[in-house]
Amino acid sequence: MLLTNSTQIITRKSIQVLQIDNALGFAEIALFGGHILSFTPKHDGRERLWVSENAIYDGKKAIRGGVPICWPWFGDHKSDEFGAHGYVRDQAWHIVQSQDSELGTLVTLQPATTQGPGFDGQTELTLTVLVGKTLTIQLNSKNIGETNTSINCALHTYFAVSDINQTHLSGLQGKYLDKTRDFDSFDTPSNYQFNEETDRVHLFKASEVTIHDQQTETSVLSEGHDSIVVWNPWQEKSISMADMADDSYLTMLCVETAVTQGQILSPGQVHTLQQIIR
Ligand code: TA6
Repeated sequence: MLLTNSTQIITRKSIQVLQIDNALGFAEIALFGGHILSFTPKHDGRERLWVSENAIYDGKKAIRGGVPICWPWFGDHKSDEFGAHGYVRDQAWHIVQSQDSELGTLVTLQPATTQGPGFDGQTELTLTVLVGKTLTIQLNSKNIGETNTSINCALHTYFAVSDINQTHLSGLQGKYLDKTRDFDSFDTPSNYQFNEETDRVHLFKASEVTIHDQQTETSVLSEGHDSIVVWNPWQEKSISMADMADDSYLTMLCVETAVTQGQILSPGQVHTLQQIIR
């Protein structure tokens, strides 16, 4: 079924939002973009995600915050002709099915189409979201064509933090590519703090990254990825972005479960990118 006893659809400005409210957790998913906007486990009542106070809900531009779905490319398109992060975050999605269980509420969604300028693959794309004590997000890409195709993708999750200046990460190691320094390679700092614009593609396939806020810890568990992307725009970029407040950078941090190095899909093959938020 499309809706269960734990789900309802509300309208927020120009978009429809699926609300999931069960004994274990509360979440919201915008049908525009298949875009998770909120996740609050009932056991501690703490919202895990961040959405900009200046987010635009016009059903045209990707909502700033939550979990944008980047697919079938991540970052800038190789030809520079097309927008960053692919085109499915800017289009209508629909509910395929929802079901309640003792683990929570499982919702399956798909975009209106996986075809678009800049990608010639024949694929099926499915997002499944399990709202329980934790939030399990799976992005499943299936090659339904007769030849190999290649994708990049990311669960571009914006996490809420109380103060970026008092926040640090653990769980990352090895080299990262620094977008703010021409994608040069650097070593991951052992004491991972933030004091400037941070835009890093970590090539270490960390299975668990922990966000240490002043009083809380949020675990980000990843599978099916080849990278973890860490982003904070800092003050200058925050000021320049219409859908961010000038001080937005202080209370958000992106830790993204991503494929950035190319995932080949042979005919019939399914790739699953998974992020669990605890
Ligand atoms: O994931 C980090 C990043 O690629 C940054 O370079 C920044 O562009 C961010 O994504 C947000 O991109 P967007 O297209 O949503 O403004």
